[in-house]
Amino acid sequence: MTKMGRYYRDLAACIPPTPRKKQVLTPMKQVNPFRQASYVLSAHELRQLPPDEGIEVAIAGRSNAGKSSAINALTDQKSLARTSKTPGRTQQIVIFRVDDERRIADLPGYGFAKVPLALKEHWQQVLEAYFQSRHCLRGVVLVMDIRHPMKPFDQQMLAWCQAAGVPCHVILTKADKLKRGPAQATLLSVRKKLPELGSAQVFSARTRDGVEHLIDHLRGWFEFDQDHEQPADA
Ligand SMILES: Nc1nc2c(ncn2[C@@H]2O[C@H](COP(=O)(O)OP(=O)(O)OP(=O)(O)O)[C@@H](O)[C@H]2O)c(=O)[nH]1
Ligand SMILES: [Mg+2]
Repeated sequence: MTKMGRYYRDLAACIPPTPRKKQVLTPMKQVNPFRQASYVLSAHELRQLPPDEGIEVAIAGRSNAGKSSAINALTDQKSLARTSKTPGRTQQIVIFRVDDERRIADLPGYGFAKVPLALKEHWQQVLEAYFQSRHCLRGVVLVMDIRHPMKPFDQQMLAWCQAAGVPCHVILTKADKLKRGPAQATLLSVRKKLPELGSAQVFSARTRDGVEHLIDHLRGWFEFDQDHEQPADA
């Protein structure tokens, strides 16, 4: 070997091998299918609702519990559902469309004292009929303020769900108002009181705590498959 040849051989030996680029598999992230939700109509009577087809999930709860805020958190939209500091704001069944076959129904808040008696009675009847007759109703998200759970109205709603054989998922919202310990204690005590088809979680529309959990739960009810799965950096 020539002097030059040895030089290049020795030089090559000094250069560390180029590390082979490790193939990084992009983790699959599930895109939130509820982001595409849009307003359809507000109904005062059952006959004004869209045809009883496809899959509908209702959001129920006492006035001011945080139903509309939960819908906005779920759909990642600031003002899809109207929120208000004034209890009893949602006084219709407000329908949002997720796609051609899937809908979310924001039910009127019940239990607000200042709503006129006639209107209260009207909604009592309409909601009861809704639970009994709406075949496309796949499940109910029952929103409770975590500081005031399981009021008589909530128990009535759970009883209606049970009677209709409709699953009920309780979200204990405004969890940002409690420390973690008391929030978990409330969750455990609520879970003990749930009927067979019941489940519960902690939630906050303000901090978005529990939003992913709710999305996952609703994916099941709405029978979303892998169509919405995309790479995390998409
Ligand atoms: N801190 C906190 N406040 C919340 C949360 N969710 C809702 N709120 C507040 O609670 C109030 C009522 O919220 P809404 O979402 O309008 O409640 P609703 O159940 O739709 O009320 P009605 O339609 O009147 O029955 C508003 O002032 C919201 O900003 C939450 O997770 N944390
Ligand atoms: Mg509302």
